[in-house]
Formats: sequence, structure tokens, C-alpha cells
Amino acid sequence: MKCRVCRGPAVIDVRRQNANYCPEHFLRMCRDQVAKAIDEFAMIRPGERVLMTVSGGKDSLMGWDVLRELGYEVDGFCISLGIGEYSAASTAAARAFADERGWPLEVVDLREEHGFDVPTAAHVTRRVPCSACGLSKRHLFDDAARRGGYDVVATGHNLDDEAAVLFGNVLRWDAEYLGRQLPVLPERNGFPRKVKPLVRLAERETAAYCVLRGIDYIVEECPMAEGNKHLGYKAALNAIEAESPGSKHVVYFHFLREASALFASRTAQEADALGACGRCGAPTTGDLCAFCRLQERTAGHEPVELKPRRKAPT
Ligand code: Q46
Ligand code: ZN
Ligand code: ZN
Repeated sequence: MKCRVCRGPAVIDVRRQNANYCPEHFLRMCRDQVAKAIDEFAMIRPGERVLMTVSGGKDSLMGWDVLRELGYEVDGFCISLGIGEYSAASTAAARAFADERGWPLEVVDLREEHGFDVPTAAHVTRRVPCSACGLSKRHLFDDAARRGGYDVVATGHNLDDEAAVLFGNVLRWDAEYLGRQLPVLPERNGFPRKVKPLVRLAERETAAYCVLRGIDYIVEECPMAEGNKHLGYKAALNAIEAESPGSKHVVYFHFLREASALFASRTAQEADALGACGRCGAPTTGDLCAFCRLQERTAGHEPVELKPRRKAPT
């Protein structure tokens, strides 16, 4: 196996590119793909300050590393979700990564600072944990960016994530979500732009990047992923990709080019209807935003013990 670029010994094959790479040229390919995504979708403008949301997993740590390598001014933000050992290990990995490099990282503890955690919110709302978790993350990312004066919030979503979300949205023909499923969401109502600079890289590549760069990331998956259909969609797409390398890239980027604009008007109507939350000022369609309502519902509730119901599909 020879490197596509230098013909030296290769350590990884990237089947959708029909190419093999040595460590140096694999790392360069990853950076180039991130730079290309940023350029193609106008994600970050020169001089803008970026807040990278980090979980301690491979994607977010890789994203932070690459953005800094590309010369952007990027700080980290991590939420301790209260999901038992998993949250403790995630936060520790994010902290260790930031400390080793001397890069600024803000850690917010959901229970200490907002009075609830993800298992308790899931119990109180009787919904899957990812529902309360996702809305809390979105709210706190926006809040951290506003407080810190950041122009852009970057997340570690990769090609596998985006293709799986697209697959799920199409299975339900969810027009509103399809209209919003973009690698860049523009700033609105004083909230920062949201960007996904890793959309041109597969999960296997973000993991390989971390190994080759000596980045210690948390390998364990969240134990509350039960009820999360996303993992099932990923497994289905992996089976397709194994037969036809490049399928994920084609379905996602062709969607962006050919179809996503067809759904945009639905999303625009939603955006017009937004007012400000009476408690925290976040954009919302009601009097209180979903995060503040969740906080009210969980107020004073004893912490609920973590109970994963079944193992997530791999
Ligand atoms: S952390 Fe939160 Fe994920 Fe765990 S509860 Fe679901 S959304 S699976 S990325
Ligand atoms: Zn090479
Ligand atoms: Zn609010």
C-alpha cells in the first residue's frame, strides 16, 4: 500500500477517494478537507472568533486541533451533562486536551449551574434523554457564544453524522428539519453562526487523525443513546458504504446542491415567528424558551440515577 502523494508506505486507505496515505499526507488531506468545507460554505471569515463545542470525543478534539492548525482563533466549550461516568470521562478528556496545549476551555456543569442533569430531565419529561440533552446543548452553546462575544460556534459533526441525520429526515419527510440541515446556519436574532467544518470527513478519518496526532479522546459512547435512532441510521449507511464507497458523500452533498433550497422557505417562516424568552432572552416561539421550561419542570427534583435501558446498536 503506497501513499497517493509521496509513494511512501501508507498507513490508511480512504476507499471513497480510492486512495491510500502515509501519516503526513493523511493529516494534510484532513486539514485540506476542513479548509475546503470552510471555504465552500463561507463558514468562518478572517478575524472572527470561534467557539468549538468539545465533548472529549474524537470529532470535537480533532476539529479544535485542525481549526487552530489552520490559524483560526478558537476556544473550547464543554458541558458536563451529568450522565454518570461517561460525563466525568468526557469532561476530563476535554480538560486534559486543553491543558496540555494551554488553550482556553470553559466547562459548564448542567446540574451545578442550572439545577438539573440529563438523566433527571429525561425522567421528568418521559422522553428519550437525547431530546433534553440536545436542547440543553443548543441553548448553552448559544449562551456561551453570546457571553464570550464569539462570532461562530463550531461543532464536530462529521460526514457520517450528517448523512445519518439526512437519512432520518428523509424517512420522515421532515420538511422543516430538511430546510435547516445545512453545514452553516447563519447568525440571527443576535445569535452566532453555527458551522460544521468536519462535514467532508468520515468518522473513521477523524479517529485516525487523533491516533496519528497523539490526541487522547474518550472512546466510550454515551450510555443514554438508547432510543436514539441516529445510531441505527449510521449502521444502515455503513452497510451501504461498504458496498458502494462514497455513497454517504454523494447523498449528502447532492442533497445540499440539488434539494436543500427546496425546503428553505418552510424554515424561513419558522424563523419569522420567533420572539424572545421572558426569562433568558433566547429566541423562542412561546413566552419561555424550551430550556427555561425544562429548568422549571425539573426544579427541585432529586437527581435520578442513570439507567440505560438497552445497548445502542453499533
Ligand atoms: S450525549 Fe446527549 Fe448524545 Fe448522550 S444523551 Fe443523547 S445527545 S447520546 S451526542
Ligand atoms: Zn505520503
Ligand atoms: Zn429561556
